[in-house]
Amino acid sequence: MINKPLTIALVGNPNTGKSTIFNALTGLRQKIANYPGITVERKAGTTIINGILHKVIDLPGAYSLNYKKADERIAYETLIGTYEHERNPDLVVIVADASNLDRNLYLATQVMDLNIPVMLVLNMMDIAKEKGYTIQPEKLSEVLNIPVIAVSAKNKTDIDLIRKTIAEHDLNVPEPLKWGPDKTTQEAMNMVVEEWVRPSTDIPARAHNTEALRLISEGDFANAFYSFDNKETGLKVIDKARTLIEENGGNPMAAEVLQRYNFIGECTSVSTKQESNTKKSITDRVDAVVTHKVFGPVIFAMVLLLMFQAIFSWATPFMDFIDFLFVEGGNWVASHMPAGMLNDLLVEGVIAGLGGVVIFLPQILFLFFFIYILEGTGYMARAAFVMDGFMTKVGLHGRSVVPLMSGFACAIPGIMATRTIENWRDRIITIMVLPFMACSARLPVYALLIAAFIPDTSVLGIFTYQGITFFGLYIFGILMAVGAAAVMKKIFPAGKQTPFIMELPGYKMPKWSVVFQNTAERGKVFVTEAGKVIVAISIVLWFLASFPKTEMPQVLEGETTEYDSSFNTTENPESYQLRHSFAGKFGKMIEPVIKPLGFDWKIGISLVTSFAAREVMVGTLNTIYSIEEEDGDTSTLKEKLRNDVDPETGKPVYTIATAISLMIFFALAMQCMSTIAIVKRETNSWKWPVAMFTYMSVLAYLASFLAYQIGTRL
Ligand SMILES: Nc1nc2c(ncn2[C@@H]2O[C@H](COP(=O)(O)OP(=O)(O)OP(=O)(O)O)[C@@H](O)[C@H]2O)c(=O)[nH]1
Ligand SMILES: [Mg+2]
Repeated sequence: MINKPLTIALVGNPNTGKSTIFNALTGLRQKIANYPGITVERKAGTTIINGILHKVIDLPGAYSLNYKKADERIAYETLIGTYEHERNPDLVVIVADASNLDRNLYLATQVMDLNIPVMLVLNMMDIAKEKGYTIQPEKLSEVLNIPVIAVSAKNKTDIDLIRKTIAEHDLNVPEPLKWGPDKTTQEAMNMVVEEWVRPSTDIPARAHNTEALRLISEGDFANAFYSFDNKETGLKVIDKARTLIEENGGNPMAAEVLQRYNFIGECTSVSTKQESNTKKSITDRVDAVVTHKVFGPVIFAMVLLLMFQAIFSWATPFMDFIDFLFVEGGNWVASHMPAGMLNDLLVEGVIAGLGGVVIFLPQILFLFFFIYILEGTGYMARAAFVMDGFMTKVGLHGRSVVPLMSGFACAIPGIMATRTIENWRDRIITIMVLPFMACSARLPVYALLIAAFIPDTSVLGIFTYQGITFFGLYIFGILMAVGAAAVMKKIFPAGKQTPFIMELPGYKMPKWSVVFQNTAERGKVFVTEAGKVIVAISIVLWFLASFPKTEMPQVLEGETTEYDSSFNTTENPESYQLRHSFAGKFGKMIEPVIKPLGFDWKIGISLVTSFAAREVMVGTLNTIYSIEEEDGDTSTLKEKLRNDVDPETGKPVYTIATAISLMIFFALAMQCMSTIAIVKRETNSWKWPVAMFTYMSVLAYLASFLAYQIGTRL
């Protein structure tokens, strides 16, 4: 019986339901989805069992303790107690996929070597049953001599069983080397421990055997992260150990693996049976089409096109409603508050700025909803598989696909997800091109400009020009990412190629509660995070755009004025005031730089604010245009953009060429401080984020320049 607080770690192969169990135990909401490599960080929470508060740690999935990737290393270091000076866990809950037991037990036998109390949870029993397996956990428990239970993490009662088994654990450690290495392997292992690992490294004792076995099978210090200084001695010892195995007729590379699998075979033969199941599963039948050489990519493209068309058209009624709320709300405040500065600040600054951005909430919600469905069903893994060949050609890797797809939501989780890429070069290239993926912060900008300047004519029945342009911008982002990767592939010399191996998880119905909760959560983050920045910027901007107060000179019709050449009789006083405000003057100052791209000073100001976060651009434009509008004007921002005329030339400020140039600028420029920060953290140097900012911004300027210059000439 447990009567003290424990630190409990959840360990297991990727995609076995660790985070699902973690969430059920702690009540937290770690991200879960149906493809391997979702969790790339260590997350801690707490759970109360029998009145005792335990700490629970969710770890990234790992196939073995011979870590190769950043995420696997976190799991390994946590287990052996070298992760950020934390002690090793008191109890390890090994989560295994019951429908794939052999492979999952490999890691289990490795963890059992670490001299830590363990228990084994066979999860996904529902799927194992469907596949025709019968598993007797008590039999497995007898052979392994550790507690073993069979569950389905979706059932509440099964989670209670996990709690109960934890509570009843005796905290005995498993028998050392239960899988039984043969005499030679044992001898070779002891040799490496005694002559190298113990005297020359700072690896904790519990991991000595594991480390020795790893060195023997790899034959080198690839990926060593502990400190030592006499590498030559180490290599000699490793060599000696390998020779010993070879002399006895073994293969040092495979000896450990084979012997573990022999043991696992014994375990499963007494505990599991599978009915011969000849009929092809649904997953296999669907995959025959979805991962087909030709149909696969076509289906992938169709899925994306449909998704973006849907985001565009389904969200419209909701957006109109939100727009209506903000306009009416603004009018109500304006008429119920004493006229004056505070009134103006609230209505023209805060409400206008916020409304400009919140209106895109429906689209953001739809976007995340679709992404969570793609992830939850397991389609994402197929997308990675289908795109692997192509990705390798352009210098990326099949593993890059999922991080890049997450980039549609936001570059930050995408960059974190690159931890699942083994090869450093592949990883850095993926990070460097990832911000080209059209993230959700660009969505408001694209949506506004498309709604204002692209005709809503329908094509092929279900699509519209607007939807297609929207989709085109996403494709443009993908092409830029791929193109940039191809260039970087030339710059960075190729190292060792790592093959793409990714498990294709069986299709699952997404867990709807998770999909809806997560979507709502993202919506909330969008509104609150963007909201904070936007309210602050709107207030400052309103001030800068409203002062100093300048009276428009009164001129009678037909008369000309001598004292202000930029004065135009068709202009309204608000617009005149804006042009002479601080913001107006600043905008005019930077105008020469952005004029060749087709941008006027109003866009210029919003470009400046958008470097805080892209979506702020829309709020800024809304604030500027609200200040400028004549009282009682009820037109929406897109109408104002369409109708805006340059007071000096009398021509429309925005043409299609301007809109396209602006969209291209947003597609390419690195306008996100958080991304810069995360790249610094993940690469541990300023070199990469600075390079990223520079090349993306230069590219954005040049591309917009070209687009506008060509566009206006056509
Ligand atoms: N059918 C079924 N699905 C499950 C069960 N447990 C988890 N899942 C699903 O399996 C998928 C993977 O779950 P996660 O909790 O993300 O797995 P994980 O082990 O944390 O994965 P990584 O973080 O990638 O290592 C999700 O789609 C879950 O909804 C179960 O018992 N039965
Ligand atoms: Mg997880």
